[in-house]
Amino acid sequence: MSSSQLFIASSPLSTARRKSKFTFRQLGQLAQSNTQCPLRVITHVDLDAFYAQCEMVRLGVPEDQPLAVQQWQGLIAINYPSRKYGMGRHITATEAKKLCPEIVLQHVATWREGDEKWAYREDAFKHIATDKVSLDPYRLESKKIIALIKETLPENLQKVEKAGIDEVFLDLSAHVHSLLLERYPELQGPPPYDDPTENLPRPPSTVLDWNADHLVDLDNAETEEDDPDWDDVAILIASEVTRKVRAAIREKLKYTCSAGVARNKMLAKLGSAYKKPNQQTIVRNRAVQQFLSDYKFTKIRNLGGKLGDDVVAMFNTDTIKDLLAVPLQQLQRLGDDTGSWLYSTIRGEDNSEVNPRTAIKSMLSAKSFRPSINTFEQAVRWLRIFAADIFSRCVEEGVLENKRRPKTLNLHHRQGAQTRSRQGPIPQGKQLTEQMLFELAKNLLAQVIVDGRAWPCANLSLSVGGFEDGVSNNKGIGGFLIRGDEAKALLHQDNNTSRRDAVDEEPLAKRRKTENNPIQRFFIPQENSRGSNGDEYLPEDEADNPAALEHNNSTELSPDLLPSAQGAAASSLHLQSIENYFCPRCKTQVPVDNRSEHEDWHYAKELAKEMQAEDRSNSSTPRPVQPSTKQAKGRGRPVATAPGKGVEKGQKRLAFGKG
Ligand code: TTP
Ligand code: CA
Ligand code: CA
Repeated sequence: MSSSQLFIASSPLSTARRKSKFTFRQLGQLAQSNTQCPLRVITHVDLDAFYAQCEMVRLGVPEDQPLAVQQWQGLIAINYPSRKYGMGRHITATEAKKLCPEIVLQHVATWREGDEKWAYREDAFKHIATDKVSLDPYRLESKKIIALIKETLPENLQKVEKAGIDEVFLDLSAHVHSLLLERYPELQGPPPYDDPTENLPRPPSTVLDWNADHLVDLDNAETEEDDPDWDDVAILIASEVTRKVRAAIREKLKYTCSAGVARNKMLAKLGSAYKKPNQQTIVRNRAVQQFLSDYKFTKIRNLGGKLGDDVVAMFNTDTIKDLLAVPLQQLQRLGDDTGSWLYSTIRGEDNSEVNPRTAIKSMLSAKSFRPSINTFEQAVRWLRIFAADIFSRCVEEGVLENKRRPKTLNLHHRQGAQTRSRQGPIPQGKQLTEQMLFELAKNLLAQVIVDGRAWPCANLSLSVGGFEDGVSNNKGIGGFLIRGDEAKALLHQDNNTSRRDAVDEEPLAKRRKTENNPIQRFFIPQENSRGSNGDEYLPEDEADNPAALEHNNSTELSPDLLPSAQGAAASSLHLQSIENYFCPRCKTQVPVDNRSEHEDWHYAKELAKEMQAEDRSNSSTPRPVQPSTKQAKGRGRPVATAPGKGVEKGQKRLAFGKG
């Protein structure tokens, strides 16, 4: 080819390159945080070894001191200095001491039978039978961190979603849009001919100064010499904002965190975990394929459990790279929607929205007894702890300022295979107190006892539900509607109580059927599962593994009931060992030792589901239709683990404990 030909051939191209590939309309979408906007910028922030850092700051230990947070004999958080000794969450306190004799093992705070308030206790690890874990210290720090993040960002341009006890998503689109216009006045418009489909001018072709700890390498076809476009500039500005947020957390609260910056939540979340601790990873659009191809798809949310296993079995690979070669039609052997969802997910597409959480709807405090308890007095002592626990969480929710308050109290009691529940209204006229909850709970327990055999009792739990905005938040006519709804709720409760008096066989059988069907399990549409006001946090690779799955609603579960990551990890690590129990409910191998804990977990999940159903039917305000729910179904996004707004919402870590 002669040089003149080359010149002619490249001439139209070079004209095109004077324009950006993005349009004025797309820039406008950025200001709206539109989820379809190709310029959008999302950050995921995740605290490093969170509970461990909380304890380090509280105790004032030096930053290089190995420290882990203990719960009974297990470790639930391990700081980075200890990780150098090869410690992971699966080890016991004794093993940790062996690996690193100078490690500080701080037991989590506990409520103790007979005491009024949770406390840090030297001997807590010996008191699994009489103590109950309190996560209050970590919830409080989590709140401070979120408040600080919100303070750091401009009030009218922020979108912050709490995604777990130690992580948030930030949609920085609107903020970045305003910074772009400020720094590049040529973007202020109006577009030529007032036509929003006109392309933007190109950004100045200077080499961008990324200044990031980790800038993911570009895809093969791209080079650093290629001129940047506005998506690169947007993500660069987002990275700068993220750096400021992290610096504020470090400076004001002393915590380090890691962050991922990318065009959507999935990539941002993978980014934050990419390099830890105290680092920031940027995944530019031009680097997405490169970034993803190194991952196993089982690391992606919703693909960690059954669905992921099915994909592996069907296509004989667990890498994204291999799966990229599979045509859409073949992926759709998993089902049309699942196939399409998978197809776009492994290509780095995720349009899920960053959503400021709605307030929680219910709270549950529970304890499994091993050995079982046998007297009313013993049970009452636990009710006192539950009431104190729930009340202190209600206070955090603003119950004292009358911002929000629960309407109903539920008691669940298990004796042998039989579970009985009693529910009653919480009087609305007067100030909610711990004593009030306690007295009401005692009454409910008395009803259970009068009605039949109550001892030995293996499990007891108390929950409050039907949270509503208080008078201070009542708007207009809503305030007048409460009475009628209360009446309805009461009627409903009466029905419920008698129905649930009997052992709840039939619905349970139904649920099992659904749970056992891997694909169906992903498509149970669930409203209001967004909830986790995000305490205990579920890592994404376990997010759809029923053996480690959280309840999918906005109920706060008590950590004592839930299966441990330790248990879950153990079950996969020791798969070969003979000592496994096969759980027919979730088709998972569980170490025999963890069997009762695991069953408790199913039990807790059932309870949470029931509470969710009650929430729904008792709610006095119609739930807003959530656009992305529809979208989720339409695009075949897994919904059971991602109910309502997607799994992000319900994503909760199950803190462990054999309590
Ligand atoms: P993670 O963010 O999963 O882990 P981490 O913060 O300890 O460590 P990393 O630096 O890798 O992010 O969980 C946040 C907290 O949730 C963790 O500090 C303790 C608690 N947690 C449990 O109680 N049990 C668990 O199985 C897991 C995974 C976490
Ligand atoms: Ca973390
Ligand atoms: Ca986390």
